[in-house]
Amino acid sequence: MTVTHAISPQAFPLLNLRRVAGNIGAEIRDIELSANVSDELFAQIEAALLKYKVLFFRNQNHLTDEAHQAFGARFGKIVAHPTVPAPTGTKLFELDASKGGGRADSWHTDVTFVEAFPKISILRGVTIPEYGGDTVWANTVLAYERLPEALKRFAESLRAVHSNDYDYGAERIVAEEHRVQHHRQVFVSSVWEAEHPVVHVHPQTGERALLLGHFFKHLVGFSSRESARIFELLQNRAIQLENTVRWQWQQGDVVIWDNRSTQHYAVNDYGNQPRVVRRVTVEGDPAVAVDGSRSRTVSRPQPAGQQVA
Ligand SMILES: O=C(O)CCC(=O)C(=O)O
Ligand SMILES: [Fe+2]
Repeated sequence: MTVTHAISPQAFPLLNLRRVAGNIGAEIRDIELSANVSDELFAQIEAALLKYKVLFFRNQNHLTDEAHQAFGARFGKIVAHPTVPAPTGTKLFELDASKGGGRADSWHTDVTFVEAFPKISILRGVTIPEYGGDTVWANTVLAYERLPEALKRFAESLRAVHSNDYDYGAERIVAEEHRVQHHRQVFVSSVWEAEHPVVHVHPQTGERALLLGHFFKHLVGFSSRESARIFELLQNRAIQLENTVRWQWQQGDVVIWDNRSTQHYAVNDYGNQPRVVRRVTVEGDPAVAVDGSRSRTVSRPQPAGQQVA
């Protein structure tokens, strides 16, 4: 019998690795993350990330904002969020639960409203509530692989527009007014839209993955109602519990995910307890469809100097 996704931890001799769930996610112990990790160790972290899609590291309290960014830069060019201002002097994306945009409580892949959406996100637990506030990741490769053949072919033929101007309240049972305001005034201070294939080919592994999440706006060539129905059909496959891993944070944890093969959801069940996490985001490439076509920009603010009066 062929067992898919059974990856032997012996593939990573330098890593003390423990799988957290059957279909996605591994914890790596006894490592102090820094920009100075050896090339050999870094190569194994990268390889483990491609296999398990999310890696969890406890006890990284030594990481400052600078050290967090410097480690992130080992993966590529780190980029600030296109609309949400970074904490001063950094390119970090901060989620502070006490503030408007601070709860990522709906399924998404990061920043898919830009053509070259991030390849990797590295999140650090700065302030963690006593209980609640777990984050869940889903494996979008497995979601694709488990589709019936006919649905695979159909999904491969689809293209979708993703926008930061999505319906913030649609997925949230409680959409508090100040959060909706923040979404409108800060998150959508400029509109960014990109068209991606619904199934894209991972540039490093060659795996096919569903590319959906809450920035999805509509399918090209379908009505909004049809788009919503088809989205739901495929999105439900992605977020099946068997396809996910759930992480209970401690302060000082670092989680790295491959943004090209996952979606995630920050569970909003900790009330008014403080919760702050900071993310380093690594620039990615436009998605590539099975037929070789690529993502394209639909709308973005004009660069300064090119604005028409
Ligand atoms: O708050 C979290 O745990 C996840 C936040 C999130 O969606 C992100 O950092 O991209
Ligand atoms: Fe996110």
